Amino acid sequence: MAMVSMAASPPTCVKLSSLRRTSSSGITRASAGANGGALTCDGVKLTQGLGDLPKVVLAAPHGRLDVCGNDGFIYGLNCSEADIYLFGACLTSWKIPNGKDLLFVRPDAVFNGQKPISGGIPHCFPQFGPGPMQQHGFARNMNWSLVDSESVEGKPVVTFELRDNPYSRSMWDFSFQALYKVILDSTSLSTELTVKNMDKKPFSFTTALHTYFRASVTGAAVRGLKGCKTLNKDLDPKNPREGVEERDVVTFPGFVDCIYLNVPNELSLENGLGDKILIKNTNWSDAVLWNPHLQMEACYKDFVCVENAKIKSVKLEPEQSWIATQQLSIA
Ligand code: TA6
Repeated sequence: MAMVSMAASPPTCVKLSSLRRTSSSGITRASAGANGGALTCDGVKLTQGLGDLPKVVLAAPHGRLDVCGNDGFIYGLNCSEADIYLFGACLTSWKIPNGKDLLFVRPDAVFNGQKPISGGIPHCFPQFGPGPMQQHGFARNMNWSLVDSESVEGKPVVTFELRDNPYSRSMWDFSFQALYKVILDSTSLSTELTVKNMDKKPFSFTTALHTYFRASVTGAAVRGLKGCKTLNKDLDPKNPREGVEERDVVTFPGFVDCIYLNVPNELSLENGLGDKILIKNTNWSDAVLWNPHLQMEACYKDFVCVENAKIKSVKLEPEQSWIATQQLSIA
């Protein structure tokens, strides 16, 4: 039976070996706001984050393991860690084993379960925007459910689910299921997004993983985009200018808001802080680079967004699914 653990602040390493689910059918379905509902297994812990919002903490061991304390539990040293809020299924932190957090949460982010969390990896779904509904759609400001948790070859793996409800249907009148699997390894953070049409009629959507990377903006550089068709939104987001990227190395010298179509399956980001991050994907055909420059004077120097995206509509017939993966890893 999984134990309930609701620490006020997450430990630097979570228990890695003490809690095992007995069978997948015995697993608890934990939802935001569920009273005391917690799901744990190796390297996974449901706890409370900022604003008391439910948050899942993942820890993946790296290197030596020790037994510490007299409780017999094994604790990992030099863990990599990831935090995911059920609100928006937003990954807000990815700490690599040296303790550096490669994701960035804006200082103006609010954790009140009302407004989307500004930072980390928010979902844009079912609209990237601009478009008929709120910018970036509703998935980032809805509570997702934690529906599965397991340890695969020592790696914590969790899956979140979002289903339509009256709120989503007020903007987008379709029945759908979105599943978001997150896998943490010692030097990588992988996700798999599956969108399934549960309706009796077809629907279309656009989507993105709006990843905020911690960076020193003057030193940040993205490689892999040369030759890609661009839709530059810097002057008028509603009427982007078409072009072709000619640079081997794309930097952020000022305001940047640009869509890249049909990008390769691998990009790289040097964050200007000494880290090189490989951004691999399957089926996220497009990418977006964004830095608000002086529009966000308080923080623009500290992050860049490099987003895997699906800018052209994906159309799904009833019962059809669309799946896309993203892997961030340290080079
Ligand atoms: O992804 C780039 C972008 O769509 C920009 O056009 C800008 O509007 C930005 O996202 C806003 O991001 P936020 O996280 O503040 O919703």
